[in-house]
Amino acid sequence: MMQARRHGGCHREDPAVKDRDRKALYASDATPVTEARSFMSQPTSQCGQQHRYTLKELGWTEEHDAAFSKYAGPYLAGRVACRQKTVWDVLVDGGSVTAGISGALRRLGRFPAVGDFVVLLRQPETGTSMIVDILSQKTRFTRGSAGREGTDQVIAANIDTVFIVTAAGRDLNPRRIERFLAIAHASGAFPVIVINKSDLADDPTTLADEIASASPGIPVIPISAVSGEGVDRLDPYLPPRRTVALIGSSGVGKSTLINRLMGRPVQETSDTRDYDGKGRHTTTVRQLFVLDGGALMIDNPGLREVGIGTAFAGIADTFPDILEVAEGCRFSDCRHEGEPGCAVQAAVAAGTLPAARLESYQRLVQELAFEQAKAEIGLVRLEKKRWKAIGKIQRDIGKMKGE
Ligand SMILES: Nc1nc2c(ncn2[C@@H]2O[C@H](COP(=O)(O)OP(=O)(O)O)[C@@H](O)[C@H]2O)c(=O)[nH]1
Ligand SMILES: [Mg+2]
Ligand SMILES: [Zn+2]
Repeated sequence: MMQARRHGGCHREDPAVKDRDRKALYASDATPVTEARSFMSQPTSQCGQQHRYTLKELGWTEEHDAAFSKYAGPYLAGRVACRQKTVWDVLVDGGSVTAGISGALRRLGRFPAVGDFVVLLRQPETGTSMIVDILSQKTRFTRGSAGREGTDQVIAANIDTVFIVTAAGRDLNPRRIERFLAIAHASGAFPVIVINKSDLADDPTTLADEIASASPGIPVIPISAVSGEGVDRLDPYLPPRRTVALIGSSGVGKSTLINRLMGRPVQETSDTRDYDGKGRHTTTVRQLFVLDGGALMIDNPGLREVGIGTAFAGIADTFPDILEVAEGCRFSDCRHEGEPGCAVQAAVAAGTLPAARLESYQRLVQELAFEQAKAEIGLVRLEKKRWKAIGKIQRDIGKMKGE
């Protein structure tokens, strides 16, 4: 286990800095060394920063107290900051623990995700600890199709707010934002759209207005993570103990934003990160940070692994305008593709609903239907398989052409 950690911690930083921080933390610690604290001070964690936060500051609530009350004895509660294959870094009261999971959880296919609140059991004979339970999740980002539960599907849990980060310029694409919105809504978290790199835009306000029209009711906030411009407008969404995840394409500036909000470089950005020579990114960056204001922030909880199929549940919240008009359609299962008595088509004809909006909706529905059909035949568990499936479909189409 230690081996695995050394070879690829979730987080890389200058070891000297890390050592110094750790020393500072424990050297200045005047409180009596309890048993728990002494085992926590083992220099195990590569992922969660050393810290002094209480469980409550990490987002623990009275509901968690109630769920945890059945545990007595050598149990400890914590919050998962990072997962590295079969090893988890868990933030506990005043420190971090690196742990595996119990055989029972493994057999059930219940693997803790970043953001999970977990129960740890200390194993005095080995000096290690083991995750034995996962407390019930308030929200979750899942990998596969909606409805499949209990297996290794949850990527991030207990996220209250999602910052959908996009950047002025090439990345700014309303279609992509709609996909992210549907995924965010499906998770149960509250979305906020952040348009980064506004320093590169001639007119950030107009940009924000355009995006706002594709996301009714969702805050749209232009910022520059590099200059700091507009970043304070995120404050209302960052109160103490609120868990906020950053999602968005690679390169839009998520890590730069975390570094700005933390006031120091805690995440590697694309200027600093390591590649393995084949151009692949070699570190898994998946962490929970506590901001100065007390909010908890998760950088990029593996969104590429999130199946778009999971977004079905969020589509109604992504297109509330269309769903509202659709209540007037004659058929309850109207697809708004020319059925008689279609109120949506009527609204487009009358100019009260933009045609582009309906197109977006239909495109996403089609995409989700395709994903779901694939999920049902078991093809979409991993992105690799997904591409294989698409390749096969393309080959099949090619064959049909040839005949
Ligand atoms: N001009 C400009 N560049 C930025 C801004 N934020 C980030 N970048 C740059 O965009 C690149 C990608 O940033 P990074 O934080 O690694 O993106 P991530 O992949 O979303 O985490 C880096 O070169 C950053 O310096 C910004 O507000 N303005
Ligand atoms: Mg990043
Ligand atoms: Zn209709």
